[in-house]
Amino acid sequence: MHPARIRRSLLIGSVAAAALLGSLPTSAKLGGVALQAPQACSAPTRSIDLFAERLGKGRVGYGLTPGSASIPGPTLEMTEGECLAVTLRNGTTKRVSMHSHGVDYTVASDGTRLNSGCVRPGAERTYIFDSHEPTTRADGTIDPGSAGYWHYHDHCRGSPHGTAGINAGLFGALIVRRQGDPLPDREPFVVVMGPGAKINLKRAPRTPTFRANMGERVEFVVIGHGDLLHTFHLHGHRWVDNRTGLASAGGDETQIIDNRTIAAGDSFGFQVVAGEGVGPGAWMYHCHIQNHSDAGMGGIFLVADAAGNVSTETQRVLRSYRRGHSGAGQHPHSF
Ligand SMILES: [Cu+2]
Repeated sequence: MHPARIRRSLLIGSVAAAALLGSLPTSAKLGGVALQAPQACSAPTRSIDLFAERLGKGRVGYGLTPGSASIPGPTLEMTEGECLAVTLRNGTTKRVSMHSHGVDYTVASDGTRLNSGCVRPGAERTYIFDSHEPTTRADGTIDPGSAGYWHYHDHCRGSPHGTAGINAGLFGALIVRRQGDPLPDREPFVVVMGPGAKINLKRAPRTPTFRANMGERVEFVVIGHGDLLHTFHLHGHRWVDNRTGLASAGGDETQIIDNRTIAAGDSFGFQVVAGEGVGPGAWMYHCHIQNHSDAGMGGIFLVADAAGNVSTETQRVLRSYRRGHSGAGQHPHSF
């Protein structure tokens, strides 16, 4: 997108790395495994821009193009082995950054004040996020690879931990897929639980209604932020408590769940088949900590029939829900 700019920052990165390598041993022994000095990938397989912008009412979001910032920010996807260059352009009035979970990066792409990774208002910075497939280490143990339902967020605004940035909406999902993983039929549904007893910084009935048709494969990504503990519960659907939510062949006995604890910084995801075995309708998703759900920490997974039609009865249910009479948001908000 801006190849010259990305090449320049990569060059600076490699010069810095070379300087470091001159003064440090290139490998170290840790637990009996020889570790090579980590390096950013030399040629990103993909480059994108990310715009941090003000959204009004003190909110700030990330977007892929100017004027498209949202809360949560855009869902970024990689496949193991890909290396993603993200140029963050700060259109806000405070320093911000992008810090990612789960992927491979050097301290230069840590996105923290600690490592001078913040971006001043009006400035930009390119972060490099690499990923890798599972491998077997020299000692026979397994490096499990990068695949997972991860997330990214600000780590600069308001404190060295980006607390004000996260509270204002600077967060999003980062999905790293493994070759061969089944893909969802729709854009992933991103549920950010917290800060506060909110979902995507909203309370029911203004929280997202995620819509799918009977039989479609859908994907939820759940991320925790803030100071409260939450749980994610989905009605009518359940998943395997593993990396993908899908059972593997051959009698996989991993626990099947429909509720999972999510603390700050946690993330997980799973796929389900919409309405499988239970039919269409308005299915709730919500935090199961009762005073959180009573305060509006929930939303609707709307499953239409296979042709995409929503029954008259379900439409009535949705109207009632949006008026606040069906189990969400009817209590005084205490968070
Ligand atoms: Cu909660």
